[in-house]
Amino acid sequence: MRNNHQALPIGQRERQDFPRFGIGISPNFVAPITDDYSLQIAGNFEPITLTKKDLSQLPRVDTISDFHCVTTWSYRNIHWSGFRLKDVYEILIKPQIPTDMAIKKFMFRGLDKYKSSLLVEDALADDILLVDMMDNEPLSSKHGAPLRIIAPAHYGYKNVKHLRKIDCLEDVASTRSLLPRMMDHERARVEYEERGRFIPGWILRYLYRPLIASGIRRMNKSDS
Ligand SMILES: Nc1nc2c(c(=O)[nH]1)N[C@H]1C(S)=C(S)[C@@H](COP(=O)(O)O)O[C@H]1N2
Ligand SMILES: [Mo]
Repeated sequence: MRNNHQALPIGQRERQDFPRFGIGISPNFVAPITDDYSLQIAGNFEPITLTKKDLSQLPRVDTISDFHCVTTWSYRNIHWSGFRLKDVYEILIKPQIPTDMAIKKFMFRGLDKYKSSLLVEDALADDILLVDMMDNEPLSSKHGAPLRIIAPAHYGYKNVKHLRKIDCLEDVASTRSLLPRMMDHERARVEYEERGRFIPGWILRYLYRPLIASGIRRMNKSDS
C-alpha cells in the first residue's frame, strides 16, 4: 500500500530523510530507555493510568502513511504500528469516566514538556494512532519513544512524541498553546492547508520554508 505515486498535499515537498524536528522546546531531550511505559489520563474524574499491558489488550493496527511538517517538508511511506486512539478511548478510558461527561478536546503532553491538542471529532478518526513501533523497530528516541501520536491527516505538530499524559477537556477553549496562537490551528488539516490561524496557509508556506534547515540543526545538536 505504498503511496509514492500520489501527489503530495498542496505546498509540501518530499524529503529523502526523516529528520528529528521540533519547535526547539527541549532540543537535547533523550527518551528514557525502557521496555515499559505508562500513560496518564486526566480530567474531571479519578486519574487513570494505562500500562503497556492495558494497551496490549487492544487490536494492533499497522499502517503506512506520509508525514507532513507544517514547514512544508514531507517524508513518505512510514510504517507505523500501534493502537487506534479511538480504541484506547472507547475501550480503556470511557468505561472509567462518568457517562454524562462530554469530552470535547484532548491535550497530548510529552515527557519533554511539548504539548499539542486535537478536537475529539478529529482525534477519534480511524487513522489516528498511538504508536510504539516505526518501520518494524521499537520507536527510537529521535522519533518519539516510547509512545507517540500519529495523525497523518494533520500537520506534524499535532503528532506528539514521548507521550506521557492525555488531558480530557470538556471545554474547547480551556487550554493555552505552546506555540503562538497564530501558529497553532485547532485542526491543522493538511488537506485544507490549515497551517495556522489568521494567515492563509499558502502564505505561511513561504514564511516557514526558510526555517527548515535551522529547525533540523537545532534539534540535532546533540547528535554525532
Ligand atoms: N514531544 C514532542 N513532540 C513533537 C515535537 C516536539 O518537539 N516534542 N515536535 C513536533 C513537530 S513540529 C514535528 S514536525 C514532529 C516531528 O517528528 P519527528 O521528529 O519524528 O520528525 O513532531 C512533533 N511532535
Ligand atoms: Mo513540524
